[in-house]
Amino acid sequence: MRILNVELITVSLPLVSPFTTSFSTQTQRSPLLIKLTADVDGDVVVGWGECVTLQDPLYSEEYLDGARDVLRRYLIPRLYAWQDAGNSLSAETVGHVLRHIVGHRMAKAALEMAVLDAQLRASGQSFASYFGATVNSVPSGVSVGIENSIEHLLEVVGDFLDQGYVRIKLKIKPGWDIAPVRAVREKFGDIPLQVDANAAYTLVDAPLLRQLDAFDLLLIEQPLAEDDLRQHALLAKQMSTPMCLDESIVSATAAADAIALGAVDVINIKPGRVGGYLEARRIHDIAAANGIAVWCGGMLESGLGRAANAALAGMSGFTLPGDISASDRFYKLDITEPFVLDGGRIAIPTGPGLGVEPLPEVLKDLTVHTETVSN
Ligand code: OSB
Ligand code: MG
Repeated sequence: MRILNVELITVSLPLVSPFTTSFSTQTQRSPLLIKLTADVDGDVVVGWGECVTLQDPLYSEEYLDGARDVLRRYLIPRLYAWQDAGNSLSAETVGHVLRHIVGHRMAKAALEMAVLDAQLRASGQSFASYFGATVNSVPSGVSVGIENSIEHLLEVVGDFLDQGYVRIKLKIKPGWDIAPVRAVREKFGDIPLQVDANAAYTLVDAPLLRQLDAFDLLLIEQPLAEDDLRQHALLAKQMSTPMCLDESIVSATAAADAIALGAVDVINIKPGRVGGYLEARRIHDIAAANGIAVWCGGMLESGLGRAANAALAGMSGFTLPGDISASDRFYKLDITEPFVLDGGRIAIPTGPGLGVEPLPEVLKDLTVHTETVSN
């Protein structure tokens, strides 16, 4: 393929309710979309990517303006230079072409996603078929933010269960951990339940975290800091709750290291965090080869990212429900046709590429910034 033009489109989506984690409260989401126009064997096709950076560098070091900057100044120009040197570009070569730019995985992932979408749309293949998905739909879990009272949390959880979500993930932080978990267990019984600390604890908190073992959780996600792999291994030895890593797994190499260290029993795979869908697939394969379960995390994606995540999660190693909820869990109006829950599951799109695209009128209304990066 030959890229003709790349547009960076920033949209602003209000959240249906504030979403609080151990690191911030969000009321609005600004995904950076990539609209890539390419010539594939004489056909002009458009591919879409979604960059999952948050507005601020709180979940990882990446942030919205930084992602836009690195895409404009370094990543997209490298793809142009590669093709101008007479090389052919494909999704499978994007990682290689960008390898000298250190970090910026979410920005790289979005660009690779757009190239992959264009490539697959041109050949008429879906993301699901490309990944070798073995199912038509995926079970849908929901990530429940920190609320200001246990009473309200119970209402929120009850509402999600009524909608059919098959697994509840509670965000926790120091001061909001044992009590909310106990309350949810007592009220809702034996539901599939897990917690996510977003790196809010230290190993000194091991005795406290061990109290969670009493609640038969599916897993505890990222209790310690991103670079605390060894300490996660020590904590894992002290707890019976399976140890899951999110922030720490930034690459297939990190996944292999975490497995070798005994720091991880379950991996949350987020394509943006690891530099793209192809690296995500490699992590799935490494985990499967080591008998480690994986599930697909989320970053409050719009319908574009949700479509790709659902396709990825259709691979056979994704044995736990992902954070792939319906569009209306976060957004009243999604930029694509909305994803809906059907019997606790989300259907994987079947059309070429992502199988969904932004609705032009909605995209126009929600766009707050556009720039074109030409060759
Ligand atoms: O840690 O999984 C996380 C959202 C933003 C940043 C980090 C995380 C999350 C979520 C939401 O938990 C998952 C979703 O998109 O539903
Ligand atoms: Mg997480």
